[in-house]
Parts: sequence; C-alpha cells; structure tokens
Amino acid sequence: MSTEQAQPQRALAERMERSQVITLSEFQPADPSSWERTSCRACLKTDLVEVLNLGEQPPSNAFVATEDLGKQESRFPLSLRLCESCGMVQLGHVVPPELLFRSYLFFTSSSKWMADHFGKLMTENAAEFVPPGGLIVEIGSNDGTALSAIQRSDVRLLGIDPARNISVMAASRGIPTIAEFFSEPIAAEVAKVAGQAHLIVACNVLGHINNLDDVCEGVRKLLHPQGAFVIEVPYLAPFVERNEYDTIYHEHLSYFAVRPLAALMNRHGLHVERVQLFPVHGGTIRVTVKHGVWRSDDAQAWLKREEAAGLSKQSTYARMAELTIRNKTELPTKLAELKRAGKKVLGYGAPAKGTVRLNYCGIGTDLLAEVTDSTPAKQGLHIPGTHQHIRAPSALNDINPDYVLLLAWNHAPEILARESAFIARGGKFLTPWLEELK
Ligand code: JHZ
Repeated sequence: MSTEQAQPQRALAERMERSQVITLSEFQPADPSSWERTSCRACLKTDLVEVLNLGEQPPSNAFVATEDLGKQESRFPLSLRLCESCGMVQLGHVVPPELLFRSYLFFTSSSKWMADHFGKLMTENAAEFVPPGGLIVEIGSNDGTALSAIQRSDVRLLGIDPARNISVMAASRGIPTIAEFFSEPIAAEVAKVAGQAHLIVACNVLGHINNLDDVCEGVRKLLHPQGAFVIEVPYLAPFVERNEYDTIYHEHLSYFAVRPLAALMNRHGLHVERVQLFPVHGGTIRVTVKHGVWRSDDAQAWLKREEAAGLSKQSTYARMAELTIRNKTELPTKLAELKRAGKKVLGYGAPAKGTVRLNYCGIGTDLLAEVTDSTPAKQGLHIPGTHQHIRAPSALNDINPDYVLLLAWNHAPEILARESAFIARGGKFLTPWLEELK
C-alpha cells in the first residue's frame, strides 16, 4: 500500500468509535484479465497438477441486469489443481479481486441458520479469548451479521471487508468497518492504532485470498500473544466425497484440508490448535490458530484421517472428475424429461454455486426459465451466463411448479421447513444430483 493510501488511517481510531465505514483507497477500475498462478498458495512449490477443468466460466456473482442481457459477459478459466507436494487443492487462475469483491451481492444475513451459526461462533470465542477492553477483528465481515451478535459492551469491534456496498450496511448497524482487502500493511496499521486483537475471525474468506502469506503475516502482527485466529472454511473431505463441484468458482481460490493449512501457519510462526467440523456449506471446518510453532494432537489426528482419505492423491480427484462429467449429462437430461412430461420446474436460490452448476451443465432458460432468491438485491437480475430470471420467493406460489431444483442445496433443512406448504400440496424438491427430498 502506498503512503498516499495509508494517510486516512490516521483517523481510524476516531472513526472506529463512531462506527463509520473507513475507506483507505479509491476504487481503481479492475484490469479485466485473469492470470495463471504456477506456485502453490500454501507451500509455494510448483508441483501443481490439474485435476478438474470446468472450462471458461463467468464470475458466479456477476448477476446481469435485464438491459445488459445482450452484452458480452466476461469469462475466465476455471480449473482445479492439486499440489503434489503439500496436498493443497486450488484454482489455477486468478480473477482480479477488485472485479469480484468491491461490489458484492452475497449477504451473510440471507440465511437465519448461518446468521445464528456465526453469532454463536463470535459469542463463544469472545468469551474464551477476549478480556474486557479487548479488540475483535473480523476479516471479510460482510454485512456485520457475526460481529453484531456480540452483546458485550466491554469489547471493541472492527470489521474489514472490501465490498463497499456491504460495508455501508455493516456500519449502519453499528459495526465500524474498513472497506478494504485485509493485508499485512492494514493489519500492522490497525495494531498500531487500536492495539493487538485477542480474537481475529475469518469465515469463508481465506479461500478467496490469493496471497495467503500476506494474510498470515498480517495475522501474526495483529494477533495478541494470547489471542486466537479463528478460521472457517468449507472442508476438502466432504467437497470430494459428495462431489460438491459447484463450489468451485473464481472466488474460491483454495479448498482447504488441515494438512496444507497447518503447514502454511507453521511457516508464519503460527500453529493449528483445534479443529472442529460443522454441517454448514456442505461440511465446514473451524480451525483455531495461535502463536507458536508446533503440532497439536488435534491437528495430528486430522492429518492421519486426511491421509487415509487420500486427500492428496490424484486418483481421488479422478473419481470426482468422473462424477462431475456425469452430472453434466444427467441433470439437463432430467430437466428435458420433465419438460417433455409437461412438468413445471423452478430453481430455488441464486447462490454462486447455482451459477457454476447451470453454466457447466449448459442449462439455459429453455430448460429452466426462472429461479427464486430471498436476497432483494439479486431479484430482477439474471444468472450470469445462463440468464435465468431471479424472482422473489413469492414466485413459488405464483408459478406453483411441480418440481423445485434446489440450487442452494446447502440450506436444505431451512428451506424445506419454510416451504412445507409447497411439499404438502405435492411439490417436489430435487437436488442438483437428482435426489428427491422430502
Ligand atoms: P449460499 C457463499 O456462496 C458465499 P453461495 C461465499 N462466496 C462463500 O465463500 C461460500 O458461501 C462458502 C438464497 N436463499 O449461502 C440466499 C434463498 O433464496 O449457498 C442466497 O442468495 N432462500 C462468500 O453464494 C443463496 O440462496 C433461503 O431460504 O453459494 C444461498 O447462497 C435461503 C436460506 C437462502 O452461498
């Protein structure tokens, strides 16, 4: 960061007190081209092999306005690589983060279940690690949902998130937010102005960051000697076992297992202390990291399990590639059959993963005309690439479909509970892997 960009940081402490959005640099129009990364994000070696290729795809959250439907959309390569040296699974190409994250249409508050999950994470970890007067920093704080769950008035809160539109929402609910990408210089500046943090939280954001060394250095400087860095990331094991290929998109640069994550932390004087598994986003690990370089018994046990599961073997991903290719035929075939049988189908949810699934499988508006989504900012727009119109959830009653294709499959329990009336009148929920849910 240039000195010029660092200037406004002088006012950081005051603006934190006034819960304002803190913008450290002016938005630079993004360079619209992607670039290929040839070294591993975790160990920096160049032993990367391609294990799955989804072709050229549009950015999954680049929803299209009706007036822009005729215009050309950007597409970037989407290929998954395995590091044969440390077992890190990652994307081969990087789309400029300015393009993906400055204006963002995913809101943490869009799922009550997730909001409760993150709220619990914050309150439990604040109770365990943060003394009165302590600082809690959230990297990728989105709309402030998680931080605002903290009811204690004796701690200080700070969010850091590059999305300008969402930082404003967080600030309006009382969460001071630096509207920037987390980086080592920003972390160092926060430590200087506000002191070190007893708790740094990063949920579903580490995978979005290309330069993980920079993040770890920032955390090393910002984290109090007795503090904890709590990370949540979708876990590689269920990703492979359940073939969650639709979670491969340009935003997700890394697909974490404990082994490469622990090695990465060790390179920066940090270590994995505790690992917990949660059934969110198809299977998520919460990893507690602290200062010091050693391997906890907990981390060792996870490493053994990962080895037994073959997570760093190419053959594991060959099976995943087979299932992915099969889904590319089976899902459109099923939708075509339903259409021929005169059945009405509506998509449920416009998550990033829905964009990947529809584009990779080549499902256009002929096979699936519309989807619903509860996020007002997505309603009225169209899915990138395949152009399904996104409607408010009330469309379910207007259209009264025979089948609902559950694109937001990770929220199945919450959605099925909400749509019990639809199920009671004979409506069917179909997962993208063609399972009928009841
Ligand atoms: P959802 C997100 O991916 C965002 P996405 C992010 N890229 C990330 O890293 C991963 O999670 C892990 C809607 N919805 O959570 C709201 C309904 O319509 O699967 C959302 O648009 N009705 C940071 O985008 C979408 O579905 C409902 O009842 O794949 C869900 O998106 C509910 C519960 C949700 O995230």
